[in-house]
Amino acid sequence: MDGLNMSRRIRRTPYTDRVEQVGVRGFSVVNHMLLPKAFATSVEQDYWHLLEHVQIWDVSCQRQVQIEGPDAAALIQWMTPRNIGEAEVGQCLYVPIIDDQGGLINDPVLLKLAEDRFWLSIADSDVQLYALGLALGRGMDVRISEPDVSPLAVQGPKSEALLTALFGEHIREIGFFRFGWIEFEGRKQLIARSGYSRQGGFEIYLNGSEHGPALWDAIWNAGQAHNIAPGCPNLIERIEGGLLSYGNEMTRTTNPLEVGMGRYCSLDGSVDYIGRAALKRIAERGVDRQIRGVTFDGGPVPTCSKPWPVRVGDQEVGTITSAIWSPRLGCNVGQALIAQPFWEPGQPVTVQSQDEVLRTGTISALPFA
Ligand code: THG
Repeated sequence: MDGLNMSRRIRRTPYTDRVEQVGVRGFSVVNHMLLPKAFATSVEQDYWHLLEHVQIWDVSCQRQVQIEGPDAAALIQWMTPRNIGEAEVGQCLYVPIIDDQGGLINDPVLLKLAEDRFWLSIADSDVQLYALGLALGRGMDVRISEPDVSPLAVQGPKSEALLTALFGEHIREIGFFRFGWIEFEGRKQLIARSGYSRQGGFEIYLNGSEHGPALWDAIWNAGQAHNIAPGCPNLIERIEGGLLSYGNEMTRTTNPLEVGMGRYCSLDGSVDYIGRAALKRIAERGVDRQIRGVTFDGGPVPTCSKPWPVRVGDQEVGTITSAIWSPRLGCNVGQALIAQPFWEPGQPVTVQSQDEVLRTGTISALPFA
């Protein structure tokens, strides 16, 4: 079964008309909004192109949850174990959002726009409702909304040359996970050096859907000199690069310490947040599974749409959460949650993919070399 029945519940983006014009061949749905998943070329061709050139991605589904007001910083700190007191205006911060048990609600990028105004650039779950519930329950003085902001990513090694040609030399000054501003059609637009790949790039957080087609066209036209192609978050590159995907590697049944986010968790009591006592207990006890890479053979795998058992002998020691064939490594690569003591790189395992093929593999570190 394939294909998706469209309705107005599945929101189009300011760029969907353009994405269709350049031959999109499939979508996923994230935050109730279309995310292009395939174009005329294969995921493998897109992968090689992304490593060498520049791509334009409609990532509008990275919705912004805007929190503003006197208690904005306090509400965000209540939702995340990361100490956001360190953050400066103009900075982006990767912040796990957790519940009272330490379960992961989301893993957004936080943008500090002002001392009392923030965006949470969310992965696939309804953070706006969680924030609203907490704010109402605690009687906090905040306004919470989803503004008309639609990120457009420009990713790949030629992205800086392209955007500098289009918007000016000041683009070069923007540091990793920092943002600045460009002017487009008479309006200031936020541009950050960030994005869901390891190939470098920028994200333009377009404010005002009506400017979407013109922004796409401007980048597309300037990109012709840089061999631009339409693209989307690339599964091969993401898995190799060790970037996590909410709903795949993690859900509320996963905690930040299991998926390598311990470095974003303040446990020394310097900040208080929902789930602090639970996280502290988990840290003291030690987690019994952790995220790892797995390489495995048996030819290209089908899409991983349910957890695949990972075994050592007859014992199930974990599950594959995402996997795909890597043309660069010449084997399948996956991310997996693996139990202690089987999580050491070099550990031999078997993987049972959902086509029932039994494959031999090896645990590896993330990101893949
Ligand atoms: N960009 C923006 N919003 C997003 C994503 C994005 N929202 C959804 C999803 N992606 C959120 N998840 C991630 C996961 C990883 C990273 C960013 C967002 C990421 N991580 C780097 C890492 O893990 O090494 C850098 C983290 C850091 O230095 O703090 O980039 O891509 N706007």
